[in-house]
Amino acid sequence: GKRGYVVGGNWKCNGTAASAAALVETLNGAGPIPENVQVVVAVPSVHVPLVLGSLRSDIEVAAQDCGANAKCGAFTGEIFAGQLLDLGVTWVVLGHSERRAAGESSALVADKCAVAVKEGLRVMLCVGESLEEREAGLTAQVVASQLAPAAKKLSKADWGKVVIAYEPVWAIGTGKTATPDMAQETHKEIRTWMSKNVGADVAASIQIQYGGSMKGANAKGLLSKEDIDGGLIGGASLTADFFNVINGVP
Ligand code: 3PY
Repeated sequence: GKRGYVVGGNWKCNGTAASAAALVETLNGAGPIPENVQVVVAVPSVHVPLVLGSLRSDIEVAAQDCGANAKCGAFTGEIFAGQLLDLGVTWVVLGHSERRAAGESSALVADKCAVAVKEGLRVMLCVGESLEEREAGLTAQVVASQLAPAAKKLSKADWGKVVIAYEPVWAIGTGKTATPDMAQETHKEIRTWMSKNVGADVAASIQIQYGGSMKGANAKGLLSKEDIDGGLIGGASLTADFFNVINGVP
């Protein structure tokens, strides 16, 4: 890929301090990372200091969410993007379907994006349709509606800090993966939408990850597609198989 690849591991709400430390050991011993791949692990916030203090320096650390609040203050339970940066976190996953399912709107996700980017975090912005929406032929429309509020809030320069993660909801944690052709089709639609609504330059350069039961065994086929610039990996990122995905880049 001309854009290079971003492979993210989404640990979700998994693990103990001991298992997080063991996973760091696994990653630290897993061999070199190809030059054209940026690797990031999105770890539970409670494990961020442990991971930052022990993980190899060529893997960056992401949070799995941050608040929409633009500063520290009386926001009980929230984590301000600036607090993540202060620790050494450089990325944040926003709008994962599991958070959207828990009530997060695209408008809220866009607000979080704007704060995160302003503070200096890079963002993996997740979008994706449900099975019902796909079967109704609404995939492109749904993804567009999820991106539109972000396009309103972010400048072109801001988009330079954003990676889009296309994660069809029906493929998340189900073992079902979109075929490389299905994924490519939607990635291309996303790029076309970005071109019309943000700019051709941003559309050409933005990296679009595929997510949804991606693992070592199916990574190569997906990553060989023109508009697939990486992956956001769920279950397989909790094991050494994560490196099979990383090594699956062309
Ligand atoms: C999955 O692959 O299950 C994911 O949700 C990755 O974010």
